[in-house]
Amino acid sequence: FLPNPKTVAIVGCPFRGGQAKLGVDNGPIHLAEAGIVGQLEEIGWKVAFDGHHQFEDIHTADDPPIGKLKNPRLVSKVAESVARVVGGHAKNGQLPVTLGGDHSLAMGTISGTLDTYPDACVIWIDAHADINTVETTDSGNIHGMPVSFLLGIGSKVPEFSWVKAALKPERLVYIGLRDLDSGEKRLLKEHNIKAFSMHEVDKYGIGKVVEMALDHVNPKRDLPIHLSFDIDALDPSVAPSTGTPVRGGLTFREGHYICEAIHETGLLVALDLMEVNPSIDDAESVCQTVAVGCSLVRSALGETLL
Ligand code: 6HN
Ligand code: MN
Ligand code: MN
Ligand code: MN
Repeated sequence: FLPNPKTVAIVGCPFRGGQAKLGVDNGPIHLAEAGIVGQLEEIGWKVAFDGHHQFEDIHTADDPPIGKLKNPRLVSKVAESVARVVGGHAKNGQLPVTLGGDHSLAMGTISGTLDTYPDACVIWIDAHADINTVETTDSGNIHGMPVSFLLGIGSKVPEFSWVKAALKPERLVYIGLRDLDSGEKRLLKEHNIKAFSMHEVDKYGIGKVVEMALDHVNPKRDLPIHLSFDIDALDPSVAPSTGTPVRGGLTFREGHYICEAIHETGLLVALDLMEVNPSIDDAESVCQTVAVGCSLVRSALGETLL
C-alpha cells in the first residue's frame, strides 16, 4: 500500500481562513523560499512542486458565519480542493507534504489520505486538540475544529457535507496537548480518544510516548500513517512564529524525535506542517521557526543525525 518511497509532492497551501490572524497564509511561501525542495532532494527524494495552490477557482463573496463558524464556505471549499489534490498525489504513488496555512486544511489533507488509504491512522502533534464541534467552539475559528468534522461528531453543517466521517476515534492519537477547551476535554473522554499531553511526555519521556502512541493506533505496525504536525506543539522558545503559542511545549529534540520515529516505521504516507506564521514576532524568530519547520519535515522523511 505504500507510495513510491522516494517521491514527495509538496502541496503549498497559503490559506488563513480557519483563524483570524494575518500572515499564516505566508507560511508555505517562506518554507519554500527557505529551500525545502532542495533539502528533500539532498536526502534522496524526487520532489514534485508545481507552485503554491492559489485556490483561484474558489469564490465566496458572501460568507457570513454559520452559527459561530467563521468563513465556513471558504474553509469548506478550500479543504475540499486540498482533499482532491492530496488524494490525487497519493493515488499517483507520491507522498503528499502539505505546507500550511492554518490547521483547518487538515480536514482536507486527512480526507485525501483516508480516501486513498481507508485504514490509515492519524498522529496529531499539537498544543491543541482541534476537536471543537459546532456546539463546543467558543472562537468559531475552524482551525480549532477539523478533527470533529473528520470524526463526524457534533451537529452536521450542510456546507461541509463533502467531508466523510472516515476517521475512527481508535485510529487517532495526539501528542503534545496542553491547551484544551473544556468541551474538548469532554469529547476526548466521551469518544475514548487516546492523547499524550505534555504531562505524559514529562512522565515517560518522548521515546516511550511515541511507542505507546503507535501501539494504540498501529499495534501491528502495518497501517499507513498520516502525520499532522502543528508547529505550535513545539515550545514557543523553539517555534515562536505561530498564531496560538502555548508555553510548556515540546523541545526541539522531542519534536524531531517524533518525526524520526515515525519515519523509522516505514509507514508514513502523508505529512502536514501547519501554522507557521511569518508575520508573528521579529525577523530572527521567523527565520528560526521556518528553519525548524523545514528540519521537522526532513526528519519525517528520513534525515538522520549520523
Ligand atoms: N490550532 N481551542 C482553540 C479554538 O479556537 O478552538 C484554539 C485552537 C487552535 C487551533 O492551533 O490549530
Ligand atoms: Mn500540486
Ligand atoms: Mn495548535
Ligand atoms: Mn492545530
